[in-house]
Amino acid sequence: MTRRILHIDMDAFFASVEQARNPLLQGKPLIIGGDHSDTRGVVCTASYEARTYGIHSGMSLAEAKRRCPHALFMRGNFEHYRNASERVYTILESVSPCIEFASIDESYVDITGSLRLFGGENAIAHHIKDTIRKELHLPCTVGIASNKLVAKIATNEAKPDGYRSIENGKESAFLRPLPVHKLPGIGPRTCEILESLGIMTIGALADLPSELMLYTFGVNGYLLQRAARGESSSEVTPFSIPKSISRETTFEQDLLDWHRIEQTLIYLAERAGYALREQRMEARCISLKVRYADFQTVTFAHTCTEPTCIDSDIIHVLQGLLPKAQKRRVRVRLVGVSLSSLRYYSPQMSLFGKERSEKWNRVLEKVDQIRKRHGFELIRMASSIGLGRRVCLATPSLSR
Ligand code: TTP
Ligand code: MG
Repeated sequence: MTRRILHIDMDAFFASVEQARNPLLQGKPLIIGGDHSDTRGVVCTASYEARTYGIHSGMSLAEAKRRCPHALFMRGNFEHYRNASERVYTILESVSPCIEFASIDESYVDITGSLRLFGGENAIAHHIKDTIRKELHLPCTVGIASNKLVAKIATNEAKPDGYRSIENGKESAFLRPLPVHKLPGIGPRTCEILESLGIMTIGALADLPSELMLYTFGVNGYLLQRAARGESSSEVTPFSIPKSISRETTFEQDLLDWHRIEQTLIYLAERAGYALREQRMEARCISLKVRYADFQTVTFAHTCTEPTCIDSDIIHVLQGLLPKAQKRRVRVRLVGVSLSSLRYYSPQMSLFGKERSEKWNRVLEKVDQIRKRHGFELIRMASSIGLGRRVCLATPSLSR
């Protein structure tokens, strides 16, 4: 049976939340990311009024000020955005239990089983849009199609404050005239290559001989072409926020060398911190786990006043907990770190006002980008380098 997938994305989300809270901001070019005195930050988002000046997410605040000196600038409040996001989620839950939370302002909902109950997909789309408008005073855009990919592109095409539904069987016809960069997964580099080959539209991409795609882009070429034809089998997978993120390892030989144990713990903390940031989460509770040679296992936990995703904060807490584990003069078999009390954060937002955190945040963002490209081992804390350039743990997945 063909499914019907609804995609929803809030319009200029952070800026719209601010405009809903303060009517004086409505209809004005509004930029979230930093106030007038901030010179180094970047734009988190801009209201649609500000976008007419060419301002967009990721642009430096300085450039945004140059383009629109009379725009209003705000640092924003992530707590408000998280609350609004949770309330949108509750409204979506009233339509279907099958919801995939894709980002703070974007979700996929499988509405196949709800169509009859609500009297069709148009009724569902309008019900969602109207309820969000009435209860939260926020605009959003909805796209509906037979799969997630086409539903998302439909949303993008209908923005802002719109609704677009693509009938089953019309996916390819809808995509064909669109420029190639509208296909999710086509970055500037791929776009450049395609355009140099004279491939300007998604339709032209769909028509290319498959061998050429495979030759030029490898397996990705095959996937790109499937997408260009409007084909996607990715299902809506309901996502729940993970309870904790842990990294632990068993030593090859039981150890009494606490210096070595600490170095390993620092390495594991860096791995856990990296995983935490990848999920765009931060943790309030940090625990140390130690299993001794006699298999007695202890955990010591610390709850921070403010959640963090910064390696040095996590390591500092663990170093504070270590003396508790050192009280037993027994060899250690396993050591681990667990991060819990997790919540979402915005890399550009949550650390406002804390200069040290801001600095670390910027450094870690760069570090994580390099690790994504070249592997985790390329950059590590000096304090874990004692383990060697390439760490080899008994837990193979952590040695990669
Ligand atoms: P988006 O949905 O990408 O953007 P948007 O909702 O502001 O605008 P649109 O109408 O085009 O959907 O992102 C959602 C929120 O995430 C956005 O309001 C602010 C935040 N965000 C950042 O903090 N940094 C970024 O680089 C991006 C892209 C978004
Ligand atoms: Mg959005």
